[in-house]
Amino acid sequence: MSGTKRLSATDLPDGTQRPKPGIVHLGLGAFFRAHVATYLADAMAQSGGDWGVIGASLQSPGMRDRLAPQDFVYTTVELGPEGKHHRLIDVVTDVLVAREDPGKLLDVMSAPEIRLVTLTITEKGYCHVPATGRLRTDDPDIAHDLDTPAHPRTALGFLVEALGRRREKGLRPFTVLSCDNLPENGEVLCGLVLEFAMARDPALAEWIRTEARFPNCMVDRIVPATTEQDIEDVSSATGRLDLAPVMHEPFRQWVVQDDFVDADRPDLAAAGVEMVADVAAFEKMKLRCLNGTHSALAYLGYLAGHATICDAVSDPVFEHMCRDLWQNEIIPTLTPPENTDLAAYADALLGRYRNPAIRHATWQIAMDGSQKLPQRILGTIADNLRAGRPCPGLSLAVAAWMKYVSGLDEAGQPIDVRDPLAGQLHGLWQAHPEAKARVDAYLAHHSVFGDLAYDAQFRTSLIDACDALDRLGARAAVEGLVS
Ligand code: CS2
Repeated sequence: MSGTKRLSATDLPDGTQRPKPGIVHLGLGAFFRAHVATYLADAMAQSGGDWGVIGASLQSPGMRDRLAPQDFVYTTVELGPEGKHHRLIDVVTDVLVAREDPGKLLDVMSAPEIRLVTLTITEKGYCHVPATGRLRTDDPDIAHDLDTPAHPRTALGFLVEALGRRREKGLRPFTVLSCDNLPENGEVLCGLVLEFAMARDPALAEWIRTEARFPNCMVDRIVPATTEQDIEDVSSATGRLDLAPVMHEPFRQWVVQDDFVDADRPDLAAAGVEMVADVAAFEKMKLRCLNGTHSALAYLGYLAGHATICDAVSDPVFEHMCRDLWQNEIIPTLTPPENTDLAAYADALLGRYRNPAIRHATWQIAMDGSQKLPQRILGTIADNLRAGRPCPGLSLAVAAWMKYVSGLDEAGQPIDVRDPLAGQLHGLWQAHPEAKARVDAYLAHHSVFGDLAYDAQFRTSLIDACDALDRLGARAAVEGLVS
């Protein structure tokens, strides 16, 4: 790789005009760069408009340091059945690091040309209680941002302060578009912003409530974390050193509620985005069918020794598990979105999981389970229980999460658990060898389980699932379930 020339704007086709910024994006991870940014590039190629993106990393300077020396241009690599397809994306015009200079990010967010703020900050970035959607007022960063609004640390702190400055300047608010995997992501974010703003200034909260917009959307593309090997491969294939490439599957989908401030937005429909009045059915389908089975495969698959999703579904027992989960426990809880056949949707997911070029680590998906389980699995279980249907498969997935977050695998080896609740959940499985006491120790975590903790049937099925994991191990427990 040494000696390879660094990628830069001079590698863009002759005559390329970089867009002027119209968007601030919070959380410039791989998903945004492989999903939202590619749609924006397509929308501007089709219909023009100044919708360049000023990216902001809330914490670390890593992405800015990689992108700035290459003029914020990066390569997306589509990994399809016919091989790789490389593309240069040039919609990012600058990257700021919020921790280094919060004032600069606030200035940018309160500038008139910024009309849209998009977010991919992951579930924990919302500082909410996953089971209820309410603001975690005990979060030290939230307390800090309420105390010192001009130097925020959280996304909520930046949004509210920037909206407040726009109001003071007599500017219109921006549209806030959450692109994270949360149900009613826009609505949830709106609720949190209003709760935060209310604690600062009720008049500001009222202005935001009436004037700003928080459309819901469903986002979908499988984008594994970029590895050092990917960087080397892209460099050899393109002859340019790119320190920030992203690898992704060919599939992408974006369904957006068409509700923007003054209807001012990129021409997303021209890029293939589905602009609809109501996203709820799409969101629920995707979160429960895709993310639900992703998490089930992550915990059970990891414990069974499968390093990636592709490895896991290549094991017939796990493929069978996915099919059973969709058919018996997930699809019965869903209302299909218009023109969608849920069985065909689930079948297509299996094809996507099987893509051998996508090395999507079960460990990566297992991250932050305490923030993911409510919307991916627990809501599905609650709906089934209400309808009198048992959920042995999803209960086994929850039990596998319990074992996983305790920090020891089936061979007694440590697991590198990444989760905001890791400290509280570490060792819990081993500390309670008796299944009932063990289950109760986990169910006591209300921020995760909410009212489901009081459901006797759920408790019993978790006890059975823990017992099966203990006696048989993950793979045989899944086998016992599907045979
Ligand atoms: C995954 C998602 O990491 C995870 O938790 O389930 O990132 C998933 O790949 C995307 O939501 C697919 O759209």
